[in-house]
Amino acid sequence: MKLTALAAHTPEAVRAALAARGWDAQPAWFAATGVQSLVVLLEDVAEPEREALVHWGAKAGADVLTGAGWALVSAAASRLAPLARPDRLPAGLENLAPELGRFLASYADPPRRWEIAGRALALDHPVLIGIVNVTPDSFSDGGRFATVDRAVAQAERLVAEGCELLDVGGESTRPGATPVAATDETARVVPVIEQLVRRGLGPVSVDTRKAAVARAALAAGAAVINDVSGLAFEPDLARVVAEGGAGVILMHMRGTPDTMDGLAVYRHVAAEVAAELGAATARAERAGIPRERIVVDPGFGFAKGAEQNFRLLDELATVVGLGYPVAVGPSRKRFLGAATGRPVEDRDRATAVACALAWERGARLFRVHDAALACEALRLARATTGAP
Ligand code: PMM
Repeated sequence: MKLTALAAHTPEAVRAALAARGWDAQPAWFAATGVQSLVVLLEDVAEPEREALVHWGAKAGADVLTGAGWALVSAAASRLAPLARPDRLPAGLENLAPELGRFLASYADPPRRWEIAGRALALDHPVLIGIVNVTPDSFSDGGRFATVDRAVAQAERLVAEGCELLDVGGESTRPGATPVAATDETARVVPVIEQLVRRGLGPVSVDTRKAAVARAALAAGAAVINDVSGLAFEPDLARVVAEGGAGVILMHMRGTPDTMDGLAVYRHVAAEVAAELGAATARAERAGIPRERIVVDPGFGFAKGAEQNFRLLDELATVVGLGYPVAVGPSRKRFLGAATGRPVEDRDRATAVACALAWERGARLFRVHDAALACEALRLARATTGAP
């Protein structure tokens, strides 16, 4: 007998092995995704549910690790699938079907588009979001583009380098940054948004936590609100997004830029960030924002230390598992310096690598200061791992 170890992290390996042995394309792909191993953590599990799961696991050949109130289930996707079907569900596990069904559906068919005001962005390739900061104190490029002309020049460069969305920010959110009044923030961002839209450099996103700034930005032609507080800072912002028909990026953080560093305490950072982002998406949908307009972002550097950022990057699939498109913003951040020893002005190579690693783990949107290097790294990542 001859043995060949196949790459277990991608269904492509199994698909290719079956196709090479004469299987048709569709059944080969179906079988390849079916044998992929999935791991789900179930919480709030009642005692009879736990017993039913253990019983099912023994019969189905799935690994079930459990403790009081929780179960961790590891099995091939094809073994888990019956648990999501009310007609095939073992007795006692009725509460599992809706959530598992939602997860398996988005696993098999991830979101392909992001609806923003006036158009949709395709997610079959990496989407670069170019940063246009018009703040005098942003941590990496503070003050350099503080006039409209300079912001426009920067935006033109980002678009020429491949950015499909421009994110205009008028308030620095670095730790300890001075808060900015809504009127000042509006006065900074609106003239820039107007110019970008007038010159056809859009679509434009505005990086704000404030409803008043968002309202003015949308009136000026912005198509996306990027809220680093995940609708926690001003809950009214959700209504502005819903009424404006805008797209929204819900980023994870805890507290405010002032308090966030003290709140970086996690027992399992990826699971907790995903749960807190899940709560933010629920807030958004309750306020009337359709799920097709929502993108989530783990918020690298916001209430996370270096080691937590690396764990989160490696376990990004947990955030992807929420079923929304995922954006990441590692650009020039401190954790990249912790690994490379490079100062903030020399972190674009590390940023590009972080983006490629995030793409491979399921991220689709990448917020960057320098698009050229990230674009090159992402082209390589996409050529290697393909698109689902
Ligand atoms: N990071 C910063 C600001 N806004 N928005 C999203 N969605 N994701 C991020 O990671 C993020 C953000 C801080 O970086 P900057 O001061 O260079 O803009």
